[in-house]
Amino acid sequence: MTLWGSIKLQDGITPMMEQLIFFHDHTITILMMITTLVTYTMISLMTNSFINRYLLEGQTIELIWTMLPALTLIFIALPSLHLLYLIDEINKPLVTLKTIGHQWYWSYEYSDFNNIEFDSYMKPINELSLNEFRLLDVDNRVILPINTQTRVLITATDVLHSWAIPSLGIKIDATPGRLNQTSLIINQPGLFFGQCSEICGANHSFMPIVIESVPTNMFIKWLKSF
Ligand SMILES: [Cu+2]
Repeated sequence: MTLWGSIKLQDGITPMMEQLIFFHDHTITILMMITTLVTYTMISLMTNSFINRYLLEGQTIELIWTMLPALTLIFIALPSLHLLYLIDEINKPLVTLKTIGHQWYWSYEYSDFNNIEFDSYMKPINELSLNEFRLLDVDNRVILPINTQTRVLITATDVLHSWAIPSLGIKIDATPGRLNQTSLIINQPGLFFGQCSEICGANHSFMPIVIESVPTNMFIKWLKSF
């Protein structure tokens, strides 16, 4: 990560996160237009002294200022709902990753294969090498193949946790006794960081998540190394 990379969130690497970023920009654009119009109107009202002593009603302007906000809300609500339903869609997965939250670390299981499970603890500061991130790197990373329909099952063993990775556009509660499900396709290789997002106890800040997305042949090679 560069300086710019370290002061903002990482880029979206799933089609869903890319769409979420487009939707955010779309909404912010509308917000800026409204703010500009309202600011202009307020300044104009404060600096002028227009008076209309005989004004009782104005059907046309009232119709416009009722319909315009309603239309604006529809143009935000429709793409928002569209995305909401797309995100909820589960396609037929090729790989399943099971994520289990513990106080205070994550453990992972690749249930499609035999005996592939491991714990993922944060690396303590004194064990970090120079190219690793403080409070963000882990000893065992989650390895996932790119361009593969992946299913993630999330649960917890003790208290509520939340498995959240901004670049995947995923933030899902890890609840004891419940199995939550989501799906994703990663479209580029790289290292992507996330953290637990549910206050889960004393070391809540110290259970980060690292995803390493790799080409499929490297993923198979990694599976064989177990
Ligand atoms: Cu947690």
